[in-house]
Amino acid sequence: MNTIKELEIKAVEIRKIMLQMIHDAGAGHTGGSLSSVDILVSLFYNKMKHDANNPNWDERDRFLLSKGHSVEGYYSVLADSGYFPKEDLSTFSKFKSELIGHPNKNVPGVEMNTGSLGHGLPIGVGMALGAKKLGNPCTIYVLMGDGELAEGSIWEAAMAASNYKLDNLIAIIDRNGLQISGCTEDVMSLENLKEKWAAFGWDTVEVDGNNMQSLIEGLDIAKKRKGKPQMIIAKTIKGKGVSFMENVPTWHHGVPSKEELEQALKELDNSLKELM
Ligand SMILES: Cc1ncc(C[n+]2csc(CCOP(=O)(O)OP(=O)(O)O)c2C)c(N)n1
Ligand SMILES: [Mg+2]
Repeated sequence: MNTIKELEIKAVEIRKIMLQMIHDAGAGHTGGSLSSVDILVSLFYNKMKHDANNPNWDERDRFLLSKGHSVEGYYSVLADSGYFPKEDLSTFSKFKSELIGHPNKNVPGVEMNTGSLGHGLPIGVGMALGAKKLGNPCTIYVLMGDGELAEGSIWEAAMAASNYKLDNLIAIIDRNGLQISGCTEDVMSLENLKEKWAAFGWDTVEVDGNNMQSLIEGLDIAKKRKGKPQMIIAKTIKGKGVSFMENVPTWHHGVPSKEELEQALKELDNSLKELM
């Protein structure tokens, strides 16, 4: 997909699919999935080299969902991209389904099991280092949560990535300001986040993570820069796209009732009408 409008429409459609999934399953992480949908869409439908018909293509760009709890948007994007049938999404979180509540490597398109926070970036560092050594031109993308940055393993990986000058590694922070139990700045303060990553030897760029134009520009900047690992700090709103879910901490793993789902889908349909 090439136009911003097409990507914006896709992001609303993905939000509708994932909310239906969470409702049907009676479980899920709603807020952080909604905040990161635009990031996923900008990657999978515009920036990343990948092929749903050949998920193991050696030169594909790799994507790791380090904030693995936000799996609903991820599975929706993979199904919509053709990695597996869309009908499978209705089995999410059900007995015997491969679509379990955190990314599962048995699902086509998923590179690594994640969900225990703090592991995606270290794995991404290993992949980026391996790709450099093998002369594989792929880029490794890692999406992290801001609350996730409280994990010490993230900062070990940050140090290693700059030590090895991994400019084939582009990490993105979903900076929605909330984690499971409240504001990141109350639970474990992160600011000044940009300066922290710069001090660890990374190039940084700040974008509006719920604005497609801003995301695409930020990803282009990161892709062009050379010599250092790249950090995109994407300012987002947790629960983005559904008015009564936005910035409300309990929607971290809140599940919409039938009435709430109807209301949410109505709002998203209105967003679609405005875009079309
Ligand atoms: C190692 C580990 N500790 C605790 C948890 C439980 N947990 C799941 S989500 C979450 C909060 C994450 O916040 P953030 O990274 O900001 O995610 P987002 O706001 O994007 O949903 C926590 C503590 C976990 N999954 N892994
Ligand atoms: Mg967060």
